[in-house]
Amino acid sequence: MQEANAAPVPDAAPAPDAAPAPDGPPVLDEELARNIDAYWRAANYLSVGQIYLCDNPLLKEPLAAAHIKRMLLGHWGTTPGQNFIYTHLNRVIKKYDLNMIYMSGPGHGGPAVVSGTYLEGTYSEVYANISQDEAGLKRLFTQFSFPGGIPSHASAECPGSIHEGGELGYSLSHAFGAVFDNPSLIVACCVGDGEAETGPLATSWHSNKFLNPASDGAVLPILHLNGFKIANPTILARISREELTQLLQGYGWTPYFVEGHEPMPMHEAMAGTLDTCIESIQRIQRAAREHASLERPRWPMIVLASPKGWTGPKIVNGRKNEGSYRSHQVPLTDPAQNPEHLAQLETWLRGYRPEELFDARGKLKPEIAALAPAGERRMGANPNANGGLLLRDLHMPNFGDYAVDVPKPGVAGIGDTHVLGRFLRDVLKLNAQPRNFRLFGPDETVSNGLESVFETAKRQWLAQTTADDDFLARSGQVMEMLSEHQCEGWLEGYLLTGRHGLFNCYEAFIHIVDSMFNQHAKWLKVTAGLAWRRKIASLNYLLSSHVWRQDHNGFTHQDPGFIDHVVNKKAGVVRVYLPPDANCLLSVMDHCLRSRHYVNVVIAGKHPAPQWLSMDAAIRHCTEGIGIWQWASNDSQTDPDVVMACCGDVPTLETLAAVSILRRELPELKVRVVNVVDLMKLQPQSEHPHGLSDLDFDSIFTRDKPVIFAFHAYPWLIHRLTYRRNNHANLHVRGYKEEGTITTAFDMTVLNDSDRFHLVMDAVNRLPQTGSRGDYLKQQLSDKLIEHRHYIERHGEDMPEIRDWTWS
Ligand SMILES: Cc1ncc(C[n+]2csc(CCOP(=O)(O)OP(=O)(O)O)c2C)c(N)n1
Repeated sequence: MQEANAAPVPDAAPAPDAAPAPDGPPVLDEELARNIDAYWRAANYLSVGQIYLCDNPLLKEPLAAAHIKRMLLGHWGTTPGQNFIYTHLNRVIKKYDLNMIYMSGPGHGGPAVVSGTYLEGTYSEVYANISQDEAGLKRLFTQFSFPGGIPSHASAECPGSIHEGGELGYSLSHAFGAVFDNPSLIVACCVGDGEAETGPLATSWHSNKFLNPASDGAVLPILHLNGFKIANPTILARISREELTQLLQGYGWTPYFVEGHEPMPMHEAMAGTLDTCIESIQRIQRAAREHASLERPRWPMIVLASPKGWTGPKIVNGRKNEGSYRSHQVPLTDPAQNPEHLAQLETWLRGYRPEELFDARGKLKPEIAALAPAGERRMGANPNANGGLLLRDLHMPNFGDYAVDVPKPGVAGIGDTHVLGRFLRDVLKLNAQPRNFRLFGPDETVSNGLESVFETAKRQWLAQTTADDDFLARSGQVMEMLSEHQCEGWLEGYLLTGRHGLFNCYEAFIHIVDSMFNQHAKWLKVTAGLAWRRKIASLNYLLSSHVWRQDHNGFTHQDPGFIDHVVNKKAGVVRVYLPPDANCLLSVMDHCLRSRHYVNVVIAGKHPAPQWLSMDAAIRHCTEGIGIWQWASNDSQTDPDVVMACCGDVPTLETLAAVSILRRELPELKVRVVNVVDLMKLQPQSEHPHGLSDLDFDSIFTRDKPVIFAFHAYPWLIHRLTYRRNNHANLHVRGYKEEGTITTAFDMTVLNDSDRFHLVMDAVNRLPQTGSRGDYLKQQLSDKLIEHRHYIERHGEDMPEIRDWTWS
């Protein structure tokens, strides 16, 4: 490991900035350097204390086994480097009066963010019992990674955190999302060198092509090159500095290296480099804001190359620890049982000289504490890290103004998302000035039928453009990069800092962010229980180009399983809507955009499809979330013989077509039609706040009549949601069962036994009273299915009676 060195790396294209020359005047005077080092030592001391101690927090007594926690859980390796960063950020925030928050990519370094926010005072303001004294220190140490205490990551419980970092890869995209439309904010984002190997992180360097220096804030990435992951070296640490430099420059950044292990030279190097980076950011922003510079900036970033487990034990059990992957978690694994480990731990802790840092009562000494900024400039108290504080309602147009005229059920529609696009266009227009609503998508906004939004909004794009490009602009409200991870991460960062948004995506490929959705849903669940965290706008998904109408892309594009995944999450935060037509879609989306602290999944079609409900009826139906469609039923005077239920636009069409056959061919049958918009209505009330009571469920689905349920997605989900209901034994569900290819729209339903003919046969099979007439009807429909197959194979399109079918 070298002595500290801060220098811009050799650059093929000249870098706009130069780090301070190593032989120039020092950035830090002696006293400041001493206090910075003391602050860092204090943070390191608190971090080790959190990992190990439950008593004797100021080491007033010799360390004994009784002072050690029984279960040692946490990650030391990344922590001292993050403490170093946090400490130095405090200095630049004060020096330049910055509006800055910190994002911990390797969020497993939870002790660092807890220590940082404790030392600056915010932690004790939020949690009064974790006070700035010996008793508070003891509680701070004990609660970490302890039952009833706090998690070991940069979790929601930690003030200042909007990125738990448990699942690695999303820090930079969260950071960029946070600064879009947030011109005064700088996010200092620590990226783990292991994290940097993940796909999402690797592509997120490109976010700089989407950042407008005039109207957005800035991200300062700090690549933490500590060389190791859990058990391996990192790739970026084992390529030459030249190769790493070229990689980062190739991504459009100007990297500055801060490298070494001797604390005092490292403080000087980090301070000088941070000054250089902040001044560079300010210069870029001034050029864009005051001089209308149109150049795409090469933003600065830092590569901090410091030992993993810096300042920790050098050797443990005869093997290298500091500067090795072995420092990743708890370096001394057994101090309560092993006297050698206990002695090493005491030496380690006393090496930070706590008596110089804290007064006798356990409070950080004032000359050291003075390094931290004050009030909301403290990173733990910055309202951007508690976005609900900044959240303002959207200006919403009246969604009824976009209604499709439905004088009678079954009129032709243009494609539901196309109608929604006009509404979203005006949501974008009305909120262009507050700049607090953006639409995100992986290059599919037009493909998903939302082309109308480009009548008012542009795609933000700072890379090169040609005269032939469409709707690209340096500043815009539509964010399109062909990475579902980036769209998701940007949107989450945008929401977490108090704004609103919508993610539109092909239904099949939203699975790419299954795990990111998981993390966000967990975040919402936990933060909903923290009174000091304000609610944020919901994460809204519009999934289109869905399974049933991917006729031209085929099997790869057919997967409706995201909702199976979503409903696993805590009922309090997830909502799933399948509006059957455009007016219902408008009503649902209006509701979702106004809602708070949920994940709303809305699935809608983009192809021309029949419209069923007038706007008034749609509002009623969507408010109830489920209902009997009396206009399609004939059982109002008596009990039904069969319930024909549907959920999703295509299943609704096929169900109504099936009902028309049943009513024509077996007119004595009493048929009830039920449509489900809000999927969660099916769950018991005890499981989901939207769930129907058993009484209401029985009134809709009956206690004993056959229910033929046509569902948009995999059929087993309906069974999963309803298995406790009275009539579950009579519930027969049709849905997507993994049959698909390039074929006609109707054939997709046939391949999955979800078409009108199969639905009728399903009903007849469960209605013995239809007798011989039922048998003949089934034969007729079986013949029809063969006729269908021959017809589409000859003509390449559906039979006229299918294409031209309308409800009458
Ligand atoms: C997506 C994901 N995969 C795997 C892990 C398990 N994991 C936790 S920490 C870690 C190593 C991280 O290395 P790095 O980002 O360099 O962090 P640091 O060395 O600073 O701890 C791994 C693989 C994870 N948290 N997230």
